[in-house]
Amino acid sequence: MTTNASVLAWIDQMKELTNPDTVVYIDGSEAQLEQLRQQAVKTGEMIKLNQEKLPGCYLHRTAVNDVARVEGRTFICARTKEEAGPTNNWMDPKEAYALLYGIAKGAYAGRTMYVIPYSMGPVGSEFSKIGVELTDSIYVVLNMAIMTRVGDAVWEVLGDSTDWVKGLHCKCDIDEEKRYICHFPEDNTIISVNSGYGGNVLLGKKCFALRIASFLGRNEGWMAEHMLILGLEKPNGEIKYIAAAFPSACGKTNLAMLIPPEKYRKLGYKVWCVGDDIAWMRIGEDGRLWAVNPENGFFGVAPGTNEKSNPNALHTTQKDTIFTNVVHNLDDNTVWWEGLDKNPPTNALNWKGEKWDPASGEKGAHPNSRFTAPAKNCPCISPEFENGKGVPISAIVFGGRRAKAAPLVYQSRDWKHGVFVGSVMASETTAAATGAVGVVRHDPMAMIPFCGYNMGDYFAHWLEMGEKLGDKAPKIFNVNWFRLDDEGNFMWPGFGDNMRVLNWILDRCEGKVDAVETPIGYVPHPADIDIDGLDVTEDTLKELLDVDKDVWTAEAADIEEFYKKFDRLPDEMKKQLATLKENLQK
Ligand code: OXD
Ligand code: MN
Repeated sequence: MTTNASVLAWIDQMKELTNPDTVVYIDGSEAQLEQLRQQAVKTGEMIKLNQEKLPGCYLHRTAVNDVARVEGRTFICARTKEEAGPTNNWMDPKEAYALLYGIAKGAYAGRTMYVIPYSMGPVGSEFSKIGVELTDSIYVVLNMAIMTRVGDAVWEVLGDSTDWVKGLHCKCDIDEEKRYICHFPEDNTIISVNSGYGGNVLLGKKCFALRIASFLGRNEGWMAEHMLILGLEKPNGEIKYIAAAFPSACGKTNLAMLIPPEKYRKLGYKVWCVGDDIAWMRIGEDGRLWAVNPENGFFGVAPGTNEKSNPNALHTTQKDTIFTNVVHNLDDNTVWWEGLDKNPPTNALNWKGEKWDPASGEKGAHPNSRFTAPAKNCPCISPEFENGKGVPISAIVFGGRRAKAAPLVYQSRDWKHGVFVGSVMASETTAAATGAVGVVRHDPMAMIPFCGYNMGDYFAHWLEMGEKLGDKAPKIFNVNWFRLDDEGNFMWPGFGDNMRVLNWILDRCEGKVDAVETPIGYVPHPADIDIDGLDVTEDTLKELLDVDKDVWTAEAADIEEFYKKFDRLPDEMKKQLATLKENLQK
C-alpha cells in the first residue's frame, strides 16, 4: 500500500468513476499472484497447462475481435492537433476525457479494481520511471507482473512524489466500436477501454514506455525508441552493444537473442540480449549514448518461433509463461503454433477455442499470437540487464522488410544522414496491428505507431541528440534481411547468420574495414561479409549489396511524397533528400 497523496486521490477519483466492488493492491508477492492465477483458472480466463512439461505456464484466449493493436483507435490527446502531428490520431483532451469517462462510468461494477504499481526499469534506479495501472483484468495483472517490476517496492521508491504515470484500463464489453487507447502526454495519463489485447492494455509497454516516454524524452533530453538492445561478445571478451529498430513482427526478438553460427561460437563469439522491443537511451557522463531496457519480460510473437529461428526464445517460454491465442494441444495439455515444428497436434483447439484440424489448411494459432515470458528465463540474458545505468551503444541499426530496395546492409555517412535513413524506413506490414498485411508502409524509426508527439519534432529531437553526442555518437546503419530474388526466395539466410552482418557493422564502428560509397551511403566490399559455410554465392552477395539507381530514384520520389505530410519537417531532412537525389543523378 501507499500513502502517496497524489496516488490515493486519483484512485479515489477512479473508484468513484468505475464503481468497483473491491479494490486489490498488487503487492508483488508470489502468494498473491498465485492466488490470482487460481482465480483466473476457475473463471476460465486462463487454462493451466501441463505443469510437468510447462511449469508455471498458462493459456489465454482474447475475444476474436481483439487480437492486435488498434492503431486507428489509438489517440494522442495533446493540447493541439499540431502537437500530436500528422502521423497520430488526435482528440481534444477535454472531449477525450468526457468520452472515456462516459465509457468507464460504472465499468467495474460487480468487479474488482486491481491497483498495479510498476516500475519501468530496475526498481529505484536513477533512470527508471514509475506507473500505476488500474485494471479489472487478472490477465493484465499477471502479464504486467511479467513485463514490468510490480509491487510494494515501487511504492517505497515513489514515496510522496507526483512524478508517475496514471493508467486506467477497463475491459468493458470488448466493443470494437467503443475501443479507445488514449494518451494524454501533458497529464502523464493513459486510458484504455474495451480491449484485452496485450499491446492495448499492458499500459507500461507501448503506451508508457514509447508514447508517453518519447514525449518525456523530448522534453528532458533523452530518447525512448522501439529498439532491441544486444551485446556482441568477441573472442577477447570485449562486448559491444547495438540498438536496432524494426517495425513490429520483423524479427527483433530473434535478432536480440541470436545464436552465432557454429564457426563463430567455436571462436568464442556470443550474443547477449539486453532487450527485444524498447530502449530508453540517454547521454551518460562520458558523453556516450547509454541504453536501458525498461521492460522485465518478452511479449513475443509465437508463430515462427522454433528451435532454428530462436532457440533462446523457445527456451524462455518453457516456464512461467502466459501464451495468448495459440493452439491448445488436448492430448498433453501443451501449446503449439505454426512454425513451431512439423507435427501439429491432431487433437487440438485453435486460438478461438474451436476444434481444429491441421489438415484443414486453416491456421491454428492467430498470426499475432503471443508469449509473455520473464526476461530472466532467457539463456542469453545480458549480465547488464538489471544495470540501471544501461549499456553504451556503439551502433544504431534500422531495418524493415523490403523485397527489393534496401541492400543487406549500408552505413549512413554521419549522424544527420543516419536520421534521414531512419526517417525513410519502410516495411511490409505484419499481423501485429490490425489492417492489411504485406503492404509497404513508411515507418520512420519503427515509431509511426508509437511516437507520442509531432513526428517532425521527433526528427528534430534526433538531430539535437546528434549535436549533443558529437563525435561520441553511435554510427547509424540500415539492414534488410528480407530481400527476395526474382523467384520470390529470400536471398539471405537470416537468423544466426545475421551475426556476419553485425560483425561488419562493428568493424566499421572500430574503423577496421573500408566500404564502398554509393548514393545511399556506405555498402560493404563483398569480401568483407563472411559467407563461408553459407549457401550464398559471391554473385548473390553482390546482388544483396547492390544499390539499383532506378529503384532508388523511385524510392526518392516516394520519400518526397511521404515527407509532404509533415508540417514540421526539419530543413535538414529536406537537405538530406536533396542530396540523395543529387547523388542518384551523378
Ligand atoms: C509489439 C509490437 O508487440 O510492436 O512489440 O506490436
Ligand atoms: Mn514492438
